[in-house]
Amino acid sequence: MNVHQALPAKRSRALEPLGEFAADVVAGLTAKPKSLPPKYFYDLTGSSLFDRITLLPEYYPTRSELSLLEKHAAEMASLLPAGAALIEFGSGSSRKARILLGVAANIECYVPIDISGDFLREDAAKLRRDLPNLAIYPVAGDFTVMSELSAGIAASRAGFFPGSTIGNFEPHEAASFLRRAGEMLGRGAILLVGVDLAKSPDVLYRAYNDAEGVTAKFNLNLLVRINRELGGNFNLTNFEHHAFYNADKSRIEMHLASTKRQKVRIGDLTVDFRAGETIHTENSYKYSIESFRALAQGSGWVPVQVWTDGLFSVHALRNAAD
Ligand code: AVJ
Repeated sequence: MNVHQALPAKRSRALEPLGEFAADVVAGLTAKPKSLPPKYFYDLTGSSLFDRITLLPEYYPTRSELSLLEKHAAEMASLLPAGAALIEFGSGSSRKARILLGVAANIECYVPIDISGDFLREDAAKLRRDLPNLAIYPVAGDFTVMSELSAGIAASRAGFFPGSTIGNFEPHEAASFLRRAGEMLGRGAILLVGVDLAKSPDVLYRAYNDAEGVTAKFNLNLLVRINRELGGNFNLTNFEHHAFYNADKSRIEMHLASTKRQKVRIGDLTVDFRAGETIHTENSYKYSIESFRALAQGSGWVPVQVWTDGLFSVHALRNAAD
């Protein structure tokens, strides 16, 4: 889910022991143009900031999807096999899954997968309290690279990928994710995917540039995280949140723009920024119902049903891959 193909990374002896995050930061900030994968937004602070974004008047996707789930949960659940394990990719707070779990007696266990381990465990504990009869197996991990689930999880599986997080992938990466999800879920499995729809640039612009500035905080939090975890010295007042709609690519782009010429140190790495130079931090692709169905069909899935309010869509797909 990289916004750019990274060039072979400059090495940083001091940062090497700090693992994947450090390696991706070095690769992204020494690449031309600079970029950072959006999965690193979601430390504990970032996950909470995203939760606040979902409540903003300008950020319609979550409200749209929640009302589609509330209205059509029974239809969606009726597509799931008896005794199914519901696998959720990038669960965050399981607010959406609760709607499905609340009506689907045929779901035997719930498997939330999320990169933010602390947030995931906290949320699973709450869910266990509220749904004591449901088996819950939280998996702390990066679903963008995951290729299999532990064998202990029930054979009949169904997938749930809400929120239009599929929009963070480049279309070719979205296709390979759908293929891998097909392998994880098995032949004939159902996958429910939330997909934000292309629409007027004004509405999209406002959704990523809210008046309260929460999205800006969410974006800048990436620099706070690098300072805290990798010993960076980013001065946040020298960076600005930029989000705009790239109509040619049908995507929202988020960037952090350097307001002046400056040097930033991260461990033993020095990164130069020109005035106005940006770090590309996220793409959020917007589809039409037809273009997403074509992507799914090209990845071994058969469109079964779609629910939409014109702004957002939830697709039910069946795995036809051999
Ligand atoms: C969680 C990836 C679906 O792209 O709309 C919200 C993240 N970024 N505001 C999106 C996000 C800025 C969100 N996804």
